Amino acid sequence: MLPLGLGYIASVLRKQGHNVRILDINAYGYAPEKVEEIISKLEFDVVGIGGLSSTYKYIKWLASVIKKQRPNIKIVAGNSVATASPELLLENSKVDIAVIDEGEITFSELVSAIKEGRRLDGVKGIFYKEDGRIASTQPRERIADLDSLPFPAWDLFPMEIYINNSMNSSVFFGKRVINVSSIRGCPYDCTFCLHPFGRKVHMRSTKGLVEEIKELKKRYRIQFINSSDDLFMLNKNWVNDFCDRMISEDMDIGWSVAGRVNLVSEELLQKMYRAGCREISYGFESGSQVMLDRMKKRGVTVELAEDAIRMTRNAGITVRGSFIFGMPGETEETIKETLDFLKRTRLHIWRFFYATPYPKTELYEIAKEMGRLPSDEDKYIESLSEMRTTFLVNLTDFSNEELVKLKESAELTARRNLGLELTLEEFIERWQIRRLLFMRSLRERGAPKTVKMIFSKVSNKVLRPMCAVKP
Ligand code: B12
Repeated sequence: MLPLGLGYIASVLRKQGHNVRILDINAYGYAPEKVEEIISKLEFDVVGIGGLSSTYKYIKWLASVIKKQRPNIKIVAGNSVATASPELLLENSKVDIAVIDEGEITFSELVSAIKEGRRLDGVKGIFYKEDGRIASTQPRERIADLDSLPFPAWDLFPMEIYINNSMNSSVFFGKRVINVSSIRGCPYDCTFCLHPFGRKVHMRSTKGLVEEIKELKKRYRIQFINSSDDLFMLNKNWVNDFCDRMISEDMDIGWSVAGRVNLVSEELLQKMYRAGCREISYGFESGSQVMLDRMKKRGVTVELAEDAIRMTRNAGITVRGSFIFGMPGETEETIKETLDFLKRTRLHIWRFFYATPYPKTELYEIAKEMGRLPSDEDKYIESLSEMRTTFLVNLTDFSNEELVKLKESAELTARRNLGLELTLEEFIERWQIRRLLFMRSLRERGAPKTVKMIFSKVSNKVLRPMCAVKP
């Protein structure tokens, strides 16, 4: 996906007259040697790196490569990895400065300070290395008027890569898709969540948002928009207003957002459908009220979750759900409640994620108190790069083997429960994932371009019409 944070930062810097180049290593899937080679050929005065905590290990490596080649260049890191673990990152890597939370103003002030050789203590919102120790400055005030920001600097990014990355949902598969951000901040306190923008919510104007979508449509022929927001549906009036604009401007564009089960209503969902909404992702997390309460899913009940699924489907919108498996307090009983929930709601698109304590979250502190976090914090944060493939910390009373087995068998049961209802929709989802993996393996094995093209063409020919007849 388009890294929007970097997009905004690049746009602000450019507006101030700086030359900016973006290297999206993730998008290109560059191997380490290639990255080293590219860096050796680039000219720059300051480098900024962004990533989630799952990129901690990689950023350590990347910073060391840059420092080796250009010892005098300042390396600045931002995004969740810097916000959540600034001191750890500075202590254990060649990164010089960590930017906390929103980066636009802080990074542009930093660049000016570095350029003019000023001290960094006047730049709010950073941790930095100074005389062999780590110093920090006052927190930066949040950007209250998000409309004051320019649109992301799309032209600096490999847009076609993101636009054609529509594999992960049958709802927009084959469409030209891109992500936008509209809201910053979240007032809820879920224990597993990081609050990169704090509790106070700032929203863009719906006018500005629709203008951005229009621009994306005009410049890149975008057909589908994904919201990159924690909580797009926080304010009903705002969502309503956004829908009115999308309808009155006859935008004819699909979109998907993250919802919250206590914030939806039949009327709003139907309006959203009319305005182009085709998919809502809900973090259901569990089918057990006890677990929901322990996770501090404020205002959320199992009944509300069921209502939300029913209402969303009635409105014609696809429901996507995610669940967290193995939170503290998880028992065979609570797992059964989650499976019963899936069975009752006949949810087709869902995923179980292992509970993972991320730094600077309440769950992290809970895991620490339980004595479950490894004592070497640096190694632990490094291991977050593996969070998708295995569980990293066992927060339950099950043994590790039991936990893995329970998750696998829960996934199997959930699928069996659907039986013949494994609809076309799910079939397509799986097909796409296989297709993606196959394409990747072709690439890795250096298959000739023509083979890749033929496979891509054929699978597109088969899949596209199937998506069109989706129920
Ligand atoms: C969209 C999204 C995704 C997308 C795309 C992520 C992406 N490419 O950015 C997808 C679906 C892929 C995703 C996946 C995951 N996500 Co996610 N995601 C988000 C979400 C909802 C919005 C991110 C966003 O676009 N924000 C809008 C832009 C404008 O803000 P931004 O990216 O944060 O950028 C600002 C600052 O961070 C900073 N900044 C950013 N880059 C840089 C660079 C420099 C140099 C500087 C100085 C500053 C800077 O300035 C920017 C502008 O103010 C956030 C929640 C949130 N509130 O941030 C979670 C969030 C980032 N995700 C999170 C998690 C945990 C995950 C997963 C691990 C979940 C999972 N179980 O699989 C995966 C990991 C993926 C991976 N490969 O590592 C956590 C991160 C926790 C952490 N400590 O890292 C968050 C914060 C959710 C939460 N509330 O806990 N995610």
